[in-house]
Amino acid sequence: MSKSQRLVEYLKSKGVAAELWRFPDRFTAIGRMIDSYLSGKTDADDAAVHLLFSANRWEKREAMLAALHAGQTLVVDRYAYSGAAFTAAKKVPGLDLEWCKAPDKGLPAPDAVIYLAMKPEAAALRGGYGNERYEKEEMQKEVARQFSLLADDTWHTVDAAQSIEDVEIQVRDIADSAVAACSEGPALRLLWE
Ligand code: 2DT
Repeated sequence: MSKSQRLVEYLKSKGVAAELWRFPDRFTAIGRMIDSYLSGKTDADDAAVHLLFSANRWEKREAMLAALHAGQTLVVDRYAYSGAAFTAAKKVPGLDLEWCKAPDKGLPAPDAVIYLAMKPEAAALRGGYGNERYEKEEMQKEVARQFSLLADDTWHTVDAAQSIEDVEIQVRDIADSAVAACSEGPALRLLWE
């Protein structure tokens, strides 16, 4: 079970209505194009791919809002922060971090971002990288650097090199605080506005 799914199960066990979401959602028409790109079956222009990832979130916006307004807590495995960090890490002229953030402006903003930090060398040692396009140590190093530029007031870094138990305790704590803060009813914020 993924860490995100484990967090959902934990929240549910505490009586919090929670759902797991994940991006990219590879099962929509746009998601299938993204999947084909990530697996290396197709090539595509970096800007166009970036906009597909963003469109893949926009096409889910209404459903996300409906779930949020129905009182669900959404645990989202990757979101616009991954979108901005991964494309900016490619260092394509013109596609700087601000350009990368722009298409996602106005999506529902997360109440807490939990960043599981692990040195790319340690990740390589632990499980190795898979075969997808971005699963290379050099790329991951630059992605980590871009993520560090995205840290905002919702951001929480958890050291993922710790034991699974310790990581989980910290993740649960952050989620508990975010859920408690939301129950006081803050208006939904929009991303990067
Ligand atoms: P996983 O399915 O293993 O998480 O890999 N990505 C993700 C982007 O480049 N842009 C995005 O907007 C998102 C959500 C990160 C998915 C890969 O796709 C990258 C890793």
